[in-house]
Amino acid sequence: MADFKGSTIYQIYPKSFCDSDGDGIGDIRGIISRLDYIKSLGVDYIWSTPFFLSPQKDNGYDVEDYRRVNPQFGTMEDVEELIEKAGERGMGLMFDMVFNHTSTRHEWFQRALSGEKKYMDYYIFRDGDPQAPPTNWQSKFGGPAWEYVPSLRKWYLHLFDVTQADLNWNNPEVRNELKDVLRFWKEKGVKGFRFDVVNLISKPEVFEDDMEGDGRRFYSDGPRVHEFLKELTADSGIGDMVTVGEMSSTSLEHCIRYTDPAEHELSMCFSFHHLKVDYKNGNKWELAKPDYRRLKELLMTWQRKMAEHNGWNALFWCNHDQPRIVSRLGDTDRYWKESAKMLGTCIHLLRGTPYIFQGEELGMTNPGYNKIEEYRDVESINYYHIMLQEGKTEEEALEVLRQRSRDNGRSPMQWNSGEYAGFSNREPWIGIPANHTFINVEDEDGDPDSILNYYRKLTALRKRYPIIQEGMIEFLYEDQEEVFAYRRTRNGQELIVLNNFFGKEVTLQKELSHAGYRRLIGNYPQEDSGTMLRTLRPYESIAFIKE
Ligand code: TEU
Repeated sequence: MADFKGSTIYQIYPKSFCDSDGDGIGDIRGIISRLDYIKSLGVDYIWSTPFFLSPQKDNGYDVEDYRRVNPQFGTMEDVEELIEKAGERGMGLMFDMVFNHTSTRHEWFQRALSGEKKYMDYYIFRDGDPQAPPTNWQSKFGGPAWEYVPSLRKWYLHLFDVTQADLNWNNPEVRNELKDVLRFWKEKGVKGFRFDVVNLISKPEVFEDDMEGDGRRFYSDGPRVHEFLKELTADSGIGDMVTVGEMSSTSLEHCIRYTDPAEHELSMCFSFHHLKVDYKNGNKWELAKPDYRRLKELLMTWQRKMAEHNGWNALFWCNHDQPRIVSRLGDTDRYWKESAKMLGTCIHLLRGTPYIFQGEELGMTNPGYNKIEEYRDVESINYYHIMLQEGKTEEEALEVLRQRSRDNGRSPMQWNSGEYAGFSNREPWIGIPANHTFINVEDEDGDPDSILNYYRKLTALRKRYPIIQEGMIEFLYEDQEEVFAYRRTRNGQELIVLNNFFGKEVTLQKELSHAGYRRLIGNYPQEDSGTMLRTLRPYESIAFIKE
């Protein structure tokens, strides 16, 4: 196994990272031009979201050809150069495999549409009344999960956009095709893979209506998913590479199985329960205040159980589908810097492999788009209309998008304070937040107190202190809502981490003695306050080590 446990992984959304050719869209050469910057973060792997040939209905998660590069992003030579130049700097590339579905423009689907039996069996087609879909399942992007094809007189399943047709993993030929794709990229020198919604690949034998929900209970962590993952890993020879599965509406029990090394499935997985603590009744499109107790409970349970059963967590707050964490759990007006650093400390010193999503290391915020015309994401646009139909006013629906849209994580990377934030030399495909004038790489790079330099310290600590990756974990102040605190232990070493989730000073339920410990990192200037800690300042984060 690759040393994924001691690694930090940087996520790039190429469309929004760096535009080298002035078309307003980020590209592969843009990434190459920024490799030294990425290296300076102290990360080991770079996960890039898809840049494969695609009509871009879902920004590349609708793949037309897994072996070709979308011309918008560059050429195969560019991708090879990226792999090579990252390698020279000691960083491995992880590519994003969207294997639950393909674009309907994929050759397989096109041949299915023309009635070729072989390829019809690559997808999930069902007979049925043109007026009534086979089941009442809903697409994750809104509307029914089935689309009718009059020429075939059949429906096909699409759990996401209508242009993203679900593959039929029960067909061994499909599984073999996908293994070939992995071999292809492995031969090019890719060091790992991220598997998109990979716990949705196994659909039930019989399709039935869901009277309680949108259908997800029938296919999330579906009947043959573990078998499929074992086979995929073994047959494509990726067992020694770093792999992460994105798990949608999963369970702890399944994530233990996905990541227990004895199972030979994946290195680690992303789960999302901790990022739903501000949904009202589990509904992303209804705003609620974050439930910090629930957040703590989830983080603690997943940490404890994964450790007990030999599982491994991917640790993350942000990605290209999530609003910016500092806008969500921090305070961008009064405590922007403190809260961004606290949130970083909170997960980087836990057991698992931390991910940094481009711009998170700068404390980038939600862009605050004000008009529906500023949104690009298919999910946001669909749900905007659904919200209006359901009776919300335009202003209410926009407020929900300002907080919940996936575009919040997709605004261009802020490189400098210039007109287009150093991302491009022309108007980019999606708007740049006004705050790039002070939240940007150039300004933060030279400022020892910046969020950027704080993140660099966090990645360096993980390298220097094995206790961070390997130490046992127990939790402190479990009943105190405002405080998320833990103790790591290893070979007589101890690490104590305290985080104040709130924008006010809190008094610890019981004062903490740190006699014999040394302060390792913190987001406030060090105070000489003896060996007892009684209070935490707003969003304060502090870690002590005893060696
Ligand atoms: O996302 C899977 C997914 O279900 C969620 O992140 C989803 O976007 C959100 O919960 C809806 O509220 C993955 C990719 O990360 C995403 O960008 C793709 O759109 C999606 O799969 C389909 O490939």
